[in-house]
Amino acid sequence: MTASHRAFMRARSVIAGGVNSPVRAFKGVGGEPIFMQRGEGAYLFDVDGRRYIDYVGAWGPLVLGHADPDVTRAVADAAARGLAFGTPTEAETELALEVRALMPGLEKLRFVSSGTEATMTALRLARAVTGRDKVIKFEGGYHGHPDSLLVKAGSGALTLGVPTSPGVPAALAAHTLVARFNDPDSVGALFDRHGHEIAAVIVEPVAGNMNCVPPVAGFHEHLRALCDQYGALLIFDEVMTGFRVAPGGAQALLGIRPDLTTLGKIIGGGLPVGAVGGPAALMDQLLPDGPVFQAGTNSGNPVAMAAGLATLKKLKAPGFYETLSQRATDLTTGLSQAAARHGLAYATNAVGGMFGLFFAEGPVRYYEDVMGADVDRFRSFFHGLLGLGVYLAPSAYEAGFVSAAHTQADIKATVAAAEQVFSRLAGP
Ligand code: KE4
Repeated sequence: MTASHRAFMRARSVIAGGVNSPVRAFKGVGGEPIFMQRGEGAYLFDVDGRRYIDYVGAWGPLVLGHADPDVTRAVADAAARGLAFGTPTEAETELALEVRALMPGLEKLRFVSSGTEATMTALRLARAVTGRDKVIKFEGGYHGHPDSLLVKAGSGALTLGVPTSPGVPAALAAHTLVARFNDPDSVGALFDRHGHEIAAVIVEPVAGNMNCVPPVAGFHEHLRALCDQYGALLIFDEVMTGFRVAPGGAQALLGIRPDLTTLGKIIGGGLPVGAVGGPAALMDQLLPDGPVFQAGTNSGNPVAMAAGLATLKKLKAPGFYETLSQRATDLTTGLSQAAARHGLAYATNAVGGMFGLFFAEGPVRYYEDVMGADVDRFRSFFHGLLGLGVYLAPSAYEAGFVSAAHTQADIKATVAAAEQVFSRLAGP
């Protein structure tokens, strides 16, 4: 019996499902979750002492890798001055200025403690300033778990088969309209029918919660034009793509200026930080200057601010994103070539430091392409790699991530391990 199994049994006795976030539970791949006890650079170490090359990176935040010395030092220094004050601190201003320097569309922002709080706030703000109730999201899109957004959601909701969660009042879900990602006509049809009732369109500019699916050319331009035509706000949920696909996020890569942007993950450098930002005219509608309520005990926590600031400063190093993107494309190219050598239907996507792997002919551009992929094969692939010391996200519906700590040798070792698994999957 492994230490991980013992740890899981003990956790299950006191924590719902033994995990504090459902996608960690391995329900999407079968088996029991692995309990980790240490991270170092590109590697995770479990409670049984096994090492893994990590492609989850705590679900996106660790773009520098685990335990980056500059980040951990900044956290230790901040913690030594006190963990929380419940007052404004200059650390919050410093991080806000650093974010705005990278994402100039965020003239002002408000820090919160999770991506969920960020999207919840963005939605409330959009509804308040437009006086409208309806919101458009996309099937397979995941924006955390505000009630209004747990309709045909992705990530853990998709992995565990509850894309529309029980407990969300039908009266509320009725205000959530669902379109098809990468299909502008599906959005136009909703605007044709509900146009002036729609407060906002919220979209992951690169879908990362129905695995990784990039936008097709013109998709976001179309969303921008429809929102302008009907007076709805365009919300880019960049919790995952922010500082992941480019220094200025997907909005910089795409050249699209959303009305509101939500951030999380990397902005906290591994500690709990989210943010919502946009033009001052919108953001000043939030209390205390405006009437829209929003608050949080842990918002702007100075230790978390220090982690985020130390992280963002390192992203500005020359060539940072070129190397990060190269690692992701070297990985997906190597895996595709290995799968092809074994005659397996296999497709990949990669944008910046995030990627997607599918047992499907490809290309994977739409939700139904993702749902048509062979999940059983993914499960076998996941466990085969796990046994060879490679840790992928335990779900066919999650994106993967590389970090600045992943070396070319790590990528080559991963492809070599995958070659062994592909060989087994292809059979004699
Ligand atoms: P959090 O509340 O989990 O910090 O952020 C919610 C969220 C919002 N928007 C996007 C685009 C997101 O990807 C997320 C969270 N992502 C998932 C993984 N795909 C977090 C992992 C988990 O739920 O345990």
